[in-house]
Amino acid sequence: MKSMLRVLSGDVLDVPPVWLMRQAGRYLPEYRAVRKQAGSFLDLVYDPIRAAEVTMQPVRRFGFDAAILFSDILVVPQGMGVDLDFTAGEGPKLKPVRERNDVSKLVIENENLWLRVFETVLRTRDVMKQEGFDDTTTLIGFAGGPWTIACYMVQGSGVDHDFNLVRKKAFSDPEFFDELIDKITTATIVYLCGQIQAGAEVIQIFDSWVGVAGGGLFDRYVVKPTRKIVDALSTKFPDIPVIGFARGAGNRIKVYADQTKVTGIGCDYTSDLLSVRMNVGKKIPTQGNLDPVVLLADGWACQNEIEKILEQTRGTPHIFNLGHGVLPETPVQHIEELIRIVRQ
Ligand code: 1CP
Repeated sequence: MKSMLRVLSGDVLDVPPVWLMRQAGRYLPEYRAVRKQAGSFLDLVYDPIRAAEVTMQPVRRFGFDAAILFSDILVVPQGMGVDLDFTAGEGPKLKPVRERNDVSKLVIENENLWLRVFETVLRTRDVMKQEGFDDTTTLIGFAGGPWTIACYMVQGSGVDHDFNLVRKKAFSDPEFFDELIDKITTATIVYLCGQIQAGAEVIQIFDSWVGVAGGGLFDRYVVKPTRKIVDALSTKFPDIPVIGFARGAGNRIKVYADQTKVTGIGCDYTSDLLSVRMNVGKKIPTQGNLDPVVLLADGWACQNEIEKILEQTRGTPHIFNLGHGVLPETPVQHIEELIRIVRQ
């Protein structure tokens, strides 16, 4: 069995599998070249040939144990009928959903749009087979967590990472927010089932803004909808593991792990791996934790941080990864060095 799948089934490996969140991206010259040919970021996302190509680039260059579908979490709201734009240097812009009337207009799926993403998954598996990676490399599909997607849909952008306006809305109009989260959850299930049918072997749920889901918001809009997604996927595809990346969950990670039933726990770079392990128990696989900024630093700092994580996770099922995405200014040689240290 492939190393990623072994760890997600609970095996402890001497050499952990390794891949990096946002491993396809601007730090790679070959990515920048294809991105330029494609035009805009969304043109690249919806071009299955080029999207499969950039999905494979980091796997070919570094020999990562996993490839992650090249797409974006905001493809889900776009498929639900929300206008989406990525302006260079400014991040995403969405037409905000703030009134009950806006929610009732949302659709569950836009087959035409998502079919292209499913085709990218199909093609990537084909390329993996042609190039001899399919016996060792695992293809990860993904979606955003419903809470994180709702943050972008209500605010209409990522300009305020506290999402004050969103939290105010959630606390003051729970019926609106319940209906919005319900629709996002249903759409996400459809979207993820499509990816699995097309060949995704593991699913990761990126819930990047769990850190701001305070009070009752955590249980109602993070835990419950995530559980619903995990239940729906495991009924239809019992063999597909789901990794939950609840960034900023802190010590609520125990509740998240116990109640969502995700297969594996993503650890952000502020979490303490030993506490996470105490909280979630011995058996559940973990992933991540290395601060992506460490890869910008030269020399020993980098090596020490990597070795600390290897030490802290020895004897437990762990997937080596960052605690958030690769930064565009990361030197390629630092990633080569990381892999060398992890595998030596
Ligand atoms: O201009 C560009 O080239 C676009 C930059 C870019 C890229 C390469 C964006 C815009 N998205 C992506 C790809 C992407 N996004 C992947 C590809 C697969 C891989 O990992 O290689 C994945 C998994 C994502 C997931 C994603 N998108 C998240 C969750 C992870 C995280 O970083 O917390 C989030 C929050 C987004 C939204 C998003 N998309 C893009 C940007 C700049 C943002 C963040 C906006 C903000 O600051 O709030």
